[in-house]
Amino acid sequence: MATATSQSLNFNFLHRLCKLVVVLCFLHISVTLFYYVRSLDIRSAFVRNQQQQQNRKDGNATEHLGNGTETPVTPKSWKKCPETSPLLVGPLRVEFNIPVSLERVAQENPHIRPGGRYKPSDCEALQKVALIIPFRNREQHLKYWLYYLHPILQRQQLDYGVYVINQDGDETFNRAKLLNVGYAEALKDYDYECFVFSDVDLIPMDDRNIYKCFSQPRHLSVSMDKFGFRLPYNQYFGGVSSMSKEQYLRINGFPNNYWGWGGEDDDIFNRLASKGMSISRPSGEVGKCRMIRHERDKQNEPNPQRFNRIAHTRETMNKDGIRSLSYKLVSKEALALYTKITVDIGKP
Ligand SMILES: [Mn+2]
Repeated sequence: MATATSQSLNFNFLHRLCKLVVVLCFLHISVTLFYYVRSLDIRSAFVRNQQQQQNRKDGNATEHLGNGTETPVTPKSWKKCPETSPLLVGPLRVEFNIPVSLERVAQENPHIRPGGRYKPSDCEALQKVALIIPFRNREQHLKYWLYYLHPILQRQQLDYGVYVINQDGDETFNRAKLLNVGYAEALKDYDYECFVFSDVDLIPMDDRNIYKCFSQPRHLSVSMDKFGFRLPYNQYFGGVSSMSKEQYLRINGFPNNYWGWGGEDDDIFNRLASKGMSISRPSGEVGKCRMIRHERDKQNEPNPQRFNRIAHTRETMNKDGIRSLSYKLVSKEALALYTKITVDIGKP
């Protein structure tokens, strides 16, 4: 009798244990199954997402509307471009002995719209940038500038336009006044918030040198081959610089009365300093750039008045600048790779 009871107890215990094991197995299987199904769901959602992106890239996101069963693919999160563009490559080889033509540059940059306009197609650019180039009789330099800069600016994911400000006639050249004209004319086209002022013969050697605006006015051409890849002096602000609309307006733009070579960049520096602004710069490595070698232009002799002028910037800057700018627009053409503005800015 005693053994029978103990045997049945034993059996009962085993029976319960078996049940428990079965329940545990079931639990295990269901949990595994749950997570498996969920992972499948995520994976298919991921695939859908990728296809949408692909569709958007191909520009046929609405092509499947015809059969009525599919809903239109709306770009649901039109997002800002990243702070650092993933398309940048770093140091670049820049040389000026290769033949370039505007036709070739246009062919190699099929996304540039008339007037030299571009904006990224898959994200919203962080800044709208107008590039202003003062110009006269430097067709060959301009070809190189467009050849090198268009690909760089696109990789920098900027919403930009290129403005070449051509001084009409053959009076003495006035770089700063042409820059003021560029600022005014670009704003008639688009709601630009940042202005990059570049000489036509300066090419950056690293696409991490972003042609945009910063919290302080930016000097971009910090190590030019012409100066042995060093800054010639601390206050140097020539070559390539950028300013937001606010920064530019705070200093009343640039002087209009520097005729001939030199001084206007120092005047601009004095304007910035007098308003308590400082100069932002990329590192010497990222800020390397090449200048196309050239003879001094005719009608651009060194300006003998420049030293006297820059000594009095603080007194003159409120009277002379963007608020007192006057010029005669001769023509404005939206060419394939840039907007060409020819302007009569008068004479000294
Ligand atoms: Mn030069």
